[in-house]
Amino acid sequence: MLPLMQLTKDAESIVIAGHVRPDGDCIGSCLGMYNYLKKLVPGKKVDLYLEEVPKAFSFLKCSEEVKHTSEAKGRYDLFLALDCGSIDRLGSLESLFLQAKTTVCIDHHISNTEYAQYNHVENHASSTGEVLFGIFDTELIDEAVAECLYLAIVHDTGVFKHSNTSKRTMEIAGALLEKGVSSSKVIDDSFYKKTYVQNQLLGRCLLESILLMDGKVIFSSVSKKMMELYGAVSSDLDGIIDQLRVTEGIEVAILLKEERPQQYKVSMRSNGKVDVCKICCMFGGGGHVMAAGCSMNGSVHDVINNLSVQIADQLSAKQEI
Ligand SMILES: [Mn+2]
Repeated sequence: MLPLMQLTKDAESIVIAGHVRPDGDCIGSCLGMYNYLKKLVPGKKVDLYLEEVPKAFSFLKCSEEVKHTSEAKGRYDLFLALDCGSIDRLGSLESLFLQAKTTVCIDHHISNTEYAQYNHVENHASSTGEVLFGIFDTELIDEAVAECLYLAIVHDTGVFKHSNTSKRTMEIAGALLEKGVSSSKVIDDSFYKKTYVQNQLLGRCLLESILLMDGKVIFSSVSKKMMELYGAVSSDLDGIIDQLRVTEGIEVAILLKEERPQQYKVSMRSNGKVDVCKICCMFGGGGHVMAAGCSMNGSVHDVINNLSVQIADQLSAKQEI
């Protein structure tokens, strides 16, 4: 078991950080830890750095205290990396991590590279929020901490519908509700509520999506130009891949986002037959069996071609069994 109490008591200064382009699990986990440490080690210097906190998450307690990663400097005694599968996913905070006296990684990615001194990785947990619940002292989880962890779980399970939702996930969610969390508020305000721009982008991605491999694969892509046209940021694309995935007959959904000319951020989702983490790892990315991502070079056509070969390989191997 991770000696969180001892590590935080021994440290004079603590930094909490997540991965680049933080999602709901990352932000909920980081703010959950931040609010929890305020109770566990009151008065201690704790800084939380994140690249961005989308408006949909701003109701979480202390979200206004989150510092931007570009402000990060200094040498901390303890670095807590949450929901971050590899050191490069810390982005510009990597140097701060390397300078810290003690480093801890708390995560649930199957592709986690165990890059910290203390690595607490639970591959089967739905979310880092779920992992934190197991580490935290239940007595010290107040409503604010519970709300953060609940949001984290809601987002990584797609509101308890992905296959990573276990009996334990539901038990933890129940325990968090007992702490006073308003389930429908968290779910509606942070997950389902979309801005006009987000809905327009979702609409375009669905409209322009293309079926491949006898309707087993669906993909859509978002160009830089399109993002500029709508004045969108990358978190505005959250949820689009999930909508592509629930198309009837689909085994794999792919969403490409142009980062720069001939370079795409790839998001992949599987409905069970294809291990998309295996594919993304081949291209330098990572994630989970059913949800993974990577970055790839080339045109949309090149990227989809390269991915299709790998998907076809896995699907035909399954048929032989
Ligand atoms: Mn996560």
